Amino acid sequence: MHRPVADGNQPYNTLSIRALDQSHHMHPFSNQQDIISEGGVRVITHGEGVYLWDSEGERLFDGMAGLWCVNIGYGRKELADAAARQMEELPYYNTFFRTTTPVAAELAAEIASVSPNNLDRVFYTNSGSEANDTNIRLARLYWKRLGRPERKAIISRQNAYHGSSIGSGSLTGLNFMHDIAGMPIADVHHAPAPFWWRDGRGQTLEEHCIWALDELEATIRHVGAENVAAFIGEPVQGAGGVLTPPPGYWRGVQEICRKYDILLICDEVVCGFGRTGHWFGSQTYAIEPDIITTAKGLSSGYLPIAASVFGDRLASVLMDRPGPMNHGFTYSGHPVAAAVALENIRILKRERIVERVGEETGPYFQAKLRELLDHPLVGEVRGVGLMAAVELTRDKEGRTPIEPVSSLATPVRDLCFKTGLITRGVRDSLIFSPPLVISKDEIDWLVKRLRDNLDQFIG
Ligand code: PXG
Repeated sequence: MHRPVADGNQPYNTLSIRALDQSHHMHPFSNQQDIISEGGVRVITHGEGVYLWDSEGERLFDGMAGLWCVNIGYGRKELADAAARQMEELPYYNTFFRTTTPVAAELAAEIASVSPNNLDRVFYTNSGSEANDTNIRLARLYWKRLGRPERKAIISRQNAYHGSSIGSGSLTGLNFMHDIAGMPIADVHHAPAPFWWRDGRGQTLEEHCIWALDELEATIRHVGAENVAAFIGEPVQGAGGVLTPPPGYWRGVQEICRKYDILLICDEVVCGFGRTGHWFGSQTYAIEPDIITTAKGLSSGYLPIAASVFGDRLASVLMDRPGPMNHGFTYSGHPVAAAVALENIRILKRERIVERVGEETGPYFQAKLRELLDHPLVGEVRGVGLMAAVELTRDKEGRTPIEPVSSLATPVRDLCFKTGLITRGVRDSLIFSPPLVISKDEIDWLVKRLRDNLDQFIG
């Protein structure tokens, strides 16, 4: 492995990589002009555990586990070995035309063994976006086969992130994502989601929860429950700012879905595979979904693989009756990605990583971060397991939004980066989602670094 060394004798030439990148690489969710004016891209070269190194030899603590995905941490040789073995044995074959591979079948069973609510059928895709596109089709096909083709609307929520393709990006409830003609697609509706710190001023948490549930029901009635195929929601809204549900919220959502006979889809792309302290967020919040979306932690991000997972309710209509589902991808169930995901789940099980997050490191992380509540710039700390948001404010009592938005979070984030801690700014909050293998000492380091950096902005 190439390892940059601290004495300046580096195998990577940062400037030449930057130049190539700048000339030829268009980055997602980025403005090329900003990248250039802010000094060019940072070049990440390798990783180990919770750490990354850049081409200058700087060590960075990855407080985001990549993009919410490197659950078992960087540098696990078992996953590299699993990929190499599978590449040699069979690098590719498809799962169309009445074929499978041993590893695609084994992984499906392994996913079924950990999935919530007895969900045990797996449709493979390569990304969370594709899995959510798949979910739109699964839900609509389900109702069509039941003779109810008019049930095609999908109810999503504001601040949701469900992907970036035209379908899943329409489910996403972030307005800036719809700034392209034709989005959101027809028959997708967004109800308000609870966000007590920002939208619940003057309400108790309980009142805010009731308000959000009433709004959801009102949206369904407005669309006409007879036209609704499914509701989709993340157990905890991740990219939207780690928006945790108030107590009772998910019970209420579940009741509304049952009352109107609407399919319930839990997008577990971030929450799945241990992030909230259970295998799935659905378990943390006692949700009984009809479908879950999984990606990211399924392979700890080592290779792209994702899946829609459903149970008897859909299978009895979509698999146990005649009629095809005309949908799939060249790489659905890709054997190398499947081999890596299989080994990843085995490691999560063998090393009891999910249990440790639930019983030990998750509660410790939440408690340590809440110590920051005595800081003059911290208004709220929310989160569960190993995902959290630290909401910054200059008005703890009145919760007046910071003007302009992000004007505090962005410089704090930049200082964190400069001092070796990767975090993300979302509006006025800093968010964290470290690898699930983080230790208590590493949590202590992270929280202290954050506090020291916040201190620079007092006054
Ligand atoms: N659902 C959820 C809940 C996600 O967080 C997706 C679906 C889409 O997955 P793919 O694999 O298509 O990216 C995601 C992805 C961010 C950020 O800024 C988050 C995601 C992707 C890109 C940026 O936090 N999450």
